[in-house]
Amino acid sequence: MNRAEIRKRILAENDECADRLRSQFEDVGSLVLDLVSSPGAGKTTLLEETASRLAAELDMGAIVGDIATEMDAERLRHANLPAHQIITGGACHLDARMIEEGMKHCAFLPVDLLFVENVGNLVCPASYALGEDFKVVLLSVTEGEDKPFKYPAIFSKAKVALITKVDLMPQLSFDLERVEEQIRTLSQDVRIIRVSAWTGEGMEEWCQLLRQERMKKKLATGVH
Ligand SMILES: Nc1nc2c(ncn2[C@@H]2O[C@H](COP(=O)(O)OP(=O)(O)OP(=O)(O)O)[C@@H](O)[C@H]2O)c(=O)[nH]1
Ligand SMILES: [Mg+2]
Repeated sequence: MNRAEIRKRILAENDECADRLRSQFEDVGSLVLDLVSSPGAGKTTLLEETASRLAAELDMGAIVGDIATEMDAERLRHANLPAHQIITGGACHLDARMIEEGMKHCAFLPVDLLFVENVGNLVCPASYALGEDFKVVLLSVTEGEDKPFKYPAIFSKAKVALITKVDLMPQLSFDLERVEEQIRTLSQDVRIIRVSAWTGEGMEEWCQLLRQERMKKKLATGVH
């Protein structure tokens, strides 16, 4: 087998496992989101803030991937979001088997809303389905306006794009409109939200989207 064939086979096996996970999530009515961004765009901070805003309404949990350390899961648990850390030991993305294995250690499951915080990377996570309902891509205003066109796969695939750290805009020359235009060129159906976990801007819109998507899933699966 050549490299392309090996890659195709790996992705096909991953898709099979992701389908199994998807049907498990459907059985219990969990809404599952895969959060993808480059390192440090604000995934964990967004989840900390989301947990504090939605704790009274929804049962939530998180599975977090990092190459090393349990730091993010610890941060989330400290924010009262039950979390399991997957340490990939070098792999730059989560795959469906890691989620399947990780779930055996998640005593908090099932939940209404399961967040998967992927390893910080805009490239490989785009290729791996994890049984999620949809992917959420985060791009912070400090990363540069060219990123959607330079990393088109994840911006084409994500159903929601969060432009994070917008509180920093006064210090930067980041052209929000230009970035949003690029994202819309890559995906016609994408929902774009400008957020700051620090000032709270956009957080209510994001939480409202989560409430609505959770309700849709509940109605679709009939699980309450
Ligand atoms: N100004 C500002 N800083 C933020 C915001 N959100 C996160 N940060 C900061 O950005 C840095 C990285 O945030 P994290 O939430 O750890 O980012 P991450 O995407 O989880 O990082 P990795 O898991 O390592 O990929 C931290 O210093 C945060 O305090 C925000 O809304 N505004
Ligand atoms: Mg993180």
